[in-house]
Amino acid sequence: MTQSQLRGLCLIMTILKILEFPDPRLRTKAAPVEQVDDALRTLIDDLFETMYDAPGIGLAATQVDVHKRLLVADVSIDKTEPLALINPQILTKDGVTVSDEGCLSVPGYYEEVERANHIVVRYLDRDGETVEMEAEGLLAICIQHEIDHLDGKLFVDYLSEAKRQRIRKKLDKERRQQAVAI
Ligand code: GNR
Ligand code: NI
Repeated sequence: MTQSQLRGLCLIMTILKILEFPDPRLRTKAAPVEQVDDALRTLIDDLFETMYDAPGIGLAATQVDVHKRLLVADVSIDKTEPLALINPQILTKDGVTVSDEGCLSVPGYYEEVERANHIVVRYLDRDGETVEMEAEGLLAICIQHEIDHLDGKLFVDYLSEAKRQRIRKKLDKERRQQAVAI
């Protein structure tokens, strides 16, 4: 059997490499998905596998260097509520919430970010059907964080320049030390 036939049978799952700040590829604006087909569903499966493995509550395609408007999320405690949003569009935003955010592309750093507490989002699901969903709290925060990724934006962009530089320098230093250790 070929690799692509195995993929079709879902016998192989793939954990993708997550880009890290300040990688310039994270600044790419993702293009709308034109076709919801089997290749896209395989990518969705890979995004879930990568997100659950990390572990994280969300992942945008941008973070794995695929510049399509696609994100996955699962904010449930027992990890049983997978959501895949294709071409997500926020229709309404209400209320304000401030919470500590982290990001798999900025590993180890958590800072307060202000977001809308309640959103209505329209997207295509993995069958290509249009869905409108209301979200609040952590799910609303997560979807806004992921849509920012699709627009090339990171949560550190909401912090002061000084804080962002400090995070960047510490991450650079950690990566240099990792490289020496290998
Ligand atoms: O795993 C994640 N946790 C998180 C916590 C608070 C606000 C947003 C997030 S998303 C993050 C995973 C990630 O980086 N997605 O892009
Ligand atoms: Ni993130």
